[in-house]
Amino acid sequence: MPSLTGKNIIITGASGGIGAEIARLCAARGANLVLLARSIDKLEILKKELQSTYAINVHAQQLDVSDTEAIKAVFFEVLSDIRYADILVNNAGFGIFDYAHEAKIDDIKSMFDVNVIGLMACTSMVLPGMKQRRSGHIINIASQAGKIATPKSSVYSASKHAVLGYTNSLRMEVADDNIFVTSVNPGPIATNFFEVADKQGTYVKNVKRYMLKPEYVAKQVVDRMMTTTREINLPRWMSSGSIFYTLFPRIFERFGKKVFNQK
Ligand code: NJP
Repeated sequence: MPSLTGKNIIITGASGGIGAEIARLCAARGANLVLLARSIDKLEILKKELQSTYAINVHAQQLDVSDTEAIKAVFFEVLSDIRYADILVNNAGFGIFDYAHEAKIDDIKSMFDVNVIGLMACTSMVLPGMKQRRSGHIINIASQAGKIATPKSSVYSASKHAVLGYTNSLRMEVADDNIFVTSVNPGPIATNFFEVADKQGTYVKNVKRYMLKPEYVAKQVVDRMMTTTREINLPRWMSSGSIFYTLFPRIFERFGKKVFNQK
């Protein structure tokens, strides 16, 4: 594993879930961190925890990634402080599980603003510096929902398909600049994500036994930092599902519409 000591790592959505676990593992490996999210109180607590345990620099900044002007301002400030980013983890995101005919237009816009436009805007703030330095790693937390569309998650799934399209294109664009681009496509993970996504708790009840631990997902991500890993698909068996879907979409949808109607 490449050393992370002294690397500058920016993590969006670092106030909880996978983002906070990624921050803890990066700190343990000696990286300096910029933690971004809306809940500044939670970021400050995490910052204290990390700085009291490890000899690293940690910045905590409030940022709502649905606000592209705020992204510009925060990244200008952060980058003038830390000078450059070695790694950006675009992790901030959320989902709301609704049938397409029930989805509210504000929720649709909001999911795209955070999951897609916010991720692109954060990326565009670090790319020029990475290109100039001919070094960097963009890690986009997408989803298995970006590979396999399932009922009652049309908008969330569409937003994560958009993330994967962007990620795949970007990887080819910056390959000659020695910048690595990785997508992370997990299945369900036991985080606060479902408090918003699955208010009735039906999905959590149905998939509880498959749920990944955020610490495990974070370790898979951090172990591959500063490597050329294209995609991280978790759990591995779900990845066979997406290959099958690509090869046999009609069969998959005929049977999948029942099997995957877990929400
Ligand atoms: O969820 P959660 P996860 N601006 O809710 C932040 C994807 N994923 O860790 O702003 C800035 O514990 C929020 O912070 P705060 C998922 O799509 C998950 O599971 O303070 N930040 C918090 O730190 C997402 O991309 C599952 O509320 C914003 C963090 O995002 C990523 O994993 C499965 C924000 C969310 O933490 C992390 O989610 C899958 C905003 N506007 C993909 N809105 C899963 N859990 O099952 C939210 O395939 N955040």
